Amino acid sequence: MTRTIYILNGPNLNLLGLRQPEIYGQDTLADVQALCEAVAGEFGLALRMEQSNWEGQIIDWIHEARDKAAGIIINPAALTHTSVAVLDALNAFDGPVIEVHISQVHKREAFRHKSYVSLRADAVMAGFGIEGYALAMRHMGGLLAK
Ligand code: CA2
Repeated sequence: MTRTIYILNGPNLNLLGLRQPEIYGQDTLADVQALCEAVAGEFGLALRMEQSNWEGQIIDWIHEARDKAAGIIINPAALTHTSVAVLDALNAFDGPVIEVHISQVHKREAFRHKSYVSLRADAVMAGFGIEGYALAMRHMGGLLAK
């Protein structure tokens, strides 16, 4: 059976490529999906990519992933720095979790240096632009092949 990776994106990432290109670049979430689909194909993985501005929706997708996904790649956006609830949901997921940030959060404001999600993540990407999602997919492919 083909294994599925959930790629979850948090608040405001629907604006990717439309605003603040100096921080987040010019590519859109559709470009991220196309990049990740290409890597998924190399590893024989399927993917489901979602974005929501609602914390509860992100949590519901993480719960759903417990039965339906082999791994989770998550850019929780601002929820990274605020949400114990997202961390608790990820702690109830058994497979690999990779946290992705498009920007290099440690070079930015101090409030972006703290991540609740990193307490659960098996790997963290920051500052690679949208390529970070593709690198995360490759790492996920390698982890699941072991
Ligand atoms: O660098 C990242 O990927 C972030 O997760 C993005 C979040 C930010 O709160 C995190 O600290 C770092 C913000 C997502 C908002 O995305 C936008 C994209 C384009 C235009 C406006 C917002």
